[in-house]
Amino acid sequence: MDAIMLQEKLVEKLLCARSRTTRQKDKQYVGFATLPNQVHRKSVKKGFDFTLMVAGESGLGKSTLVNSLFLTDLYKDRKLLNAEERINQTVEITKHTVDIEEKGVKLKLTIVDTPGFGDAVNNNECWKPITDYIDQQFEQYFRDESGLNRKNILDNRVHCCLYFIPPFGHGLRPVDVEFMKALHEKVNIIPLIAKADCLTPSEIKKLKDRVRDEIERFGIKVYQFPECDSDEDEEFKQMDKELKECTPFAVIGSNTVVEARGQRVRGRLYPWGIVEVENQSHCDFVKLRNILIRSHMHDLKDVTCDVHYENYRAQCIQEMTSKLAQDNRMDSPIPILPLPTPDAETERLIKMKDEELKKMQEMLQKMQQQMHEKDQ
Ligand SMILES: Nc1nc2c(ncn2[C@@H]2O[C@H](COP(=O)(O)OP(=O)(O)OP(=O)(O)O)[C@@H](O)[C@H]2O)c(=O)[nH]1
Ligand SMILES: [Mg+2]
Repeated sequence: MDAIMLQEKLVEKLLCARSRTTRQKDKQYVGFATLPNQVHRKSVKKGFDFTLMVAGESGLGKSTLVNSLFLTDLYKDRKLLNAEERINQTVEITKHTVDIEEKGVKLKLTIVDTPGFGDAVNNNECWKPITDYIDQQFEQYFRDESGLNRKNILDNRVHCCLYFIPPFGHGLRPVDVEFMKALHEKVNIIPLIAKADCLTPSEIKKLKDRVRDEIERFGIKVYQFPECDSDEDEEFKQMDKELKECTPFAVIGSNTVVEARGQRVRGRLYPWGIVEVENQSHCDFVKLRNILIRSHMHDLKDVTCDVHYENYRAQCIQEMTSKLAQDNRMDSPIPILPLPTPDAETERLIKMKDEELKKMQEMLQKMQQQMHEKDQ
């Protein structure tokens, strides 16, 4: 069985591991039409949503890759000359939402494109805007979850962050280590080797081994693929192992469609030949796409919700508790200060703050009660 067939089989089996499903043969499809097999009917009606973020140094092909990933042109509205020039340098965090439908299954895909670092003289804390963005989404969710209208919460939490590692160096640079460490408690990181067409297969292997080794050595917590069940057959276990060993995925992106072997494919045309984005002997693009939207989407969402968001929530509750305790301690003695008489606007603001505080106290009590009940 060749590598491509093995990969196909693996994806299929991974899906089956959660719920048995039929083989997806049509290669034209992105592949999420098989998602209903993994979840409840209600979610199928509502559709699926998934938020993917890209991060890394400037110019490594982040915007190009996300554009290639979902067979859709996220940047088509820009008035530029041709497809190659269509993607400009990303200068701020931008969110693109695409609704894609496949065989009646809807997927609302949100891509969070971030400006690459490396252009500034000082790259100190270059990850800050990104960690802030992730925290803001958690904060919003936390507020909505504690509010009245909990049924229709918009979930904008980031489920996965693709981190781009340059192909040119000899492994991770200090900035890559720091960047991933700043993110790893907040989001599922999938590391990628960018612009893999710059390297020969043996160079790719060497770089992958090195990066894997460094990730372990520096204690970076990247997304862990779930263990496959012990009752799986040996062939499946072997394929699952190979998929894990394939990380960090080596990827190639392109916005142009070229002609290769009589077919029109996404690829890069060079004087010496064509690099095909979706050719598995050229790069791991297809493997990555399969993981994101076929085999591991639900697990990525579960880990976001159960691990990263729960961490954030616990931290928030702890901060709120200590703030309340501090406020209580400060209750007496009350410093006697000549307070100005508040005008109507100030009074309104004070009232609003009081109400907000009351709500927070109620929420806190509720949560503590819930936690108490859980413990029993
Ligand atoms: N060789 C090669 N070039 C690529 C690849 N992907 C993108 N490029 C080229 O790299 C350049 C930068 O691509 P972008 O997608 O804008 O890079 P980016 O990471 O989004 O850059 P910032 O927005 O500045 O962070 C463009 O000229 C792309 O055509 C790839 O896989 N291989
Ligand atoms: Mg960009």
